[in-house]
Amino acid sequence: MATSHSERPPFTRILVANRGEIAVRVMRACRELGIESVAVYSEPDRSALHVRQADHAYPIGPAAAAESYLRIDKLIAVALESRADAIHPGYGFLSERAAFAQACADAGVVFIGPSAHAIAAMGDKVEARRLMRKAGVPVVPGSDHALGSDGEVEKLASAIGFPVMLKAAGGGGGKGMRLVESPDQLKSALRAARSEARSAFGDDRVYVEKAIVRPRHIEVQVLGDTHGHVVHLYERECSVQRRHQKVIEESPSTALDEATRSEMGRVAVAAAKAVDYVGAGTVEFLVDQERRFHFLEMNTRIQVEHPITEAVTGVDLVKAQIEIAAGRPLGFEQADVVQRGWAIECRIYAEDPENNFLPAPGRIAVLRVPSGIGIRDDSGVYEGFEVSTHYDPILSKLVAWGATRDEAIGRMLRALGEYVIVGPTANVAFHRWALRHPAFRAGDIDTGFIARHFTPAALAEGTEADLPLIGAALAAIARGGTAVGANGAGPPGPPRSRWRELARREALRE
Ligand code: MV4
Repeated sequence: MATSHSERPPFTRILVANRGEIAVRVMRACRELGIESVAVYSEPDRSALHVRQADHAYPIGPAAAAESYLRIDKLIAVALESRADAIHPGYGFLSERAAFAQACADAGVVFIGPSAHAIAAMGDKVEARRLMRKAGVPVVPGSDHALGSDGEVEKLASAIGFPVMLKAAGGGGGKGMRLVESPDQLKSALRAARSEARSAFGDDRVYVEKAIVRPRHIEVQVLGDTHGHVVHLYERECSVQRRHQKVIEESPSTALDEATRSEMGRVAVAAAKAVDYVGAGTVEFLVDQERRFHFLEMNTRIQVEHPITEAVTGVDLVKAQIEIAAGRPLGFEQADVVQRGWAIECRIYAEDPENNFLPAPGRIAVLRVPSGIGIRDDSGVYEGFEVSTHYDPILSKLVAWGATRDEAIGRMLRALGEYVIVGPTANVAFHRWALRHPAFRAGDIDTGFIARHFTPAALAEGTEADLPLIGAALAAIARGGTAVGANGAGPPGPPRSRWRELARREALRE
């Protein structure tokens, strides 16, 4: 997807229907392409980073997302008022609402993403399984329709064999999901799954799958254009997560051999083609302990963890989304996409790992962001910004690239050591713990990694007091700010370096 200077920008003005780091990411792509960007913001986001990054900005309502970032009518009105020719939805919010894609089309504004039809087909998990099976994609053994009576469920479950998973047809992400180990638990689990599914998705249809034990979550990035070309950009390993919230991702995955990797890529392309997929999408697989993979869901949006794919393949996925939406053909073929080196992403959240990962918002008194060779930090915040409780607590995504996995991990640990945030508590020390864990080092991870290995006490081990960080906290207090919950992440390396010694003396002088 090479954009030469003589080419006209694909659009004149793009409205970014999102906030935080992903809105900033999209606006950066716009700037590089010569496209103006339009921000929308809720009341507490008046001075947010994405508003400062944009060429134009419009208020869309109060803090509650339901009254601002989720208001299709307001977003379309701003698009028309600002004369934007396209809308980028980012991730979350309206990014996977078929009704939003349709509303854009109806208003004559290009939705940067797949068709409303593809979004709806993949959003209905029973329909998605049916389509995938038809396309020859391996799906987890289970029901081919939403479940009826308790009796039917019992019959199906015993045919599949316990343990089974009950899942909501109306949406993914673990909501409405229940693991059922034996027949006697089935009735009450079914009731619970239905009720949770109804309140989460307004749809109490439930289906059943064989439960895969200690699975790995591995997903494949795909890109499809409007000319019928679909390529994959290899895999991302996303097994290190907590309560269905991903925390660390890497690419490639340590779990795949070359044969499995290329088969998974081929299958992901077939999955996308089955719904005439246009844009950037992700095909999620569960990989069992015998390295068999099964289709789980398809995400019809750009994902949080897309930068690790960018680091390893060199493809700018957001630029690709925009150029595809403008009708341009993919400028490369499958054979042009190669995995080079290794990339890891650590999601930096304003949360407290020592206190059950409770969200820890607040004003950012001091922020020192890592940089240097192989490091990328996609941030949605700045020093002085107030991190609010209204939205996802993600502060930034720290990405390290290296020629090998070891080099990427080493760079990430070095960068985490440079990260200073005073104000909100951040999970920096948690990442340092995870990246040093022997199981992580060995690539021995699955979706139970954190639950199995993590205790708050583990954070103290190997983390000596971080002198530059304490220095920064003291400096913040001296400047009249507040220094709440220094995160205690210490850089690797000798504890008494000249730099740290100087930082300590300087802090004490203040
Ligand atoms: C499963 C599973 C085991 N067997 N399905 C969780 C989120 C949703 N998208 C699907 N999920 C799972 N589905 C079967 N048949 C285990 C999980 C699962 C999981 C999947 C991906 C990443 C993290 C997870 C954590 C717990 C359970």
